[in-house]
Amino acid sequence: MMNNQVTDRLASTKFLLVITGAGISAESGIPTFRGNEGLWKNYRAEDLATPHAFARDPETVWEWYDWRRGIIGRAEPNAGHLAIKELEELFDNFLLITQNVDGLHGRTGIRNMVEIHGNLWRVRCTREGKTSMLMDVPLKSVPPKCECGAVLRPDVVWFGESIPSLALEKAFRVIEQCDTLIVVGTSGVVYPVASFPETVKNNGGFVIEVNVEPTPISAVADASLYGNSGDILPMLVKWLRRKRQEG
Ligand code: BV8
Repeated sequence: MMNNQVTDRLASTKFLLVITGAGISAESGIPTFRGNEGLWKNYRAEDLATPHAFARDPETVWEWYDWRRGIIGRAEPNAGHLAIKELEELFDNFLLITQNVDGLHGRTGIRNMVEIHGNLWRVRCTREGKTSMLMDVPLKSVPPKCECGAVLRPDVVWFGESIPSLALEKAFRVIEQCDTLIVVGTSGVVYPVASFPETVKNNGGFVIEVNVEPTPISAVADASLYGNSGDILPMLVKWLRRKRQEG
């Protein structure tokens, strides 16, 4: 049962912003970061996803990414990813900001997207800075090397690294302009993205949270829809399509 506040708001929304976290990929079989299955039991993302860890032990960091790429390489976008692609089609002004580096949103053909923490299928030369896609699963060598001989790193944003300025500027612009935000599958603990829902709210925007459980975002949200994003998002799309047909 969709709550009227949410459906009325979506029906009158001019600019929709969607923010996703690891939870939207959970139903594709990809472990989340802070769920009890954990991304890699004996390691925390905060311990491995850092420039310090990579400088100290690039092999272990790359083993972790190779393991994740193996899981993600077998995964498919789920109904939640596909529903967000449909939301893009339903709103003239739309942006998806994803914290996920798994590339699953991109595989739905979505266009207006910012991968604010990068993409683990893209690599960057630690000497030249140039990026390229590296799709090998498993990796042929760990760590992988550039033609110039330097070590390649995953082209993702690690803890302690700044978000690329272009991505951040685009995100801040849309946070100012959007009138509704749907925030999906994030525990709301990683900054600066964790601050975005409150900023939208302070700008007079309407915040809808989709999660299986309450998070710090629940206190900010105008409405929290608790359940699997793979169930809730398609329901929202179905309702919106019916509303548009009724005129
Ligand atoms: C920055 C890429 C400026 C890598 C990621 C001390 C020193 C330096 C920085 C800091 C510091 N203290 C704080 C900071 C800031 C730091 C930060 O926020 N730390 C946290 C831990 C407190 N942030 C940064 O460093 C950022 N940069 O601030 O730059 C700066 C620079 C220098 C010094 C100071 C400041 C960069 C952060 C980016 C880190 N990179 N990923 C990689 O993935 O390999 S973060 C990583 O966490 C992923 O991107 C992930 O997406 C993200 C957030 O996690 P979630 O997506 O929310 O996932 P989580 O598992 O937590 O939650 C899943 C949710 O889904 C749950 O709520 C669950 O209930 C729900 N769920 C589960 N199943 C479902 C579901 N919901 C719906 N349906 C389901 N089926």
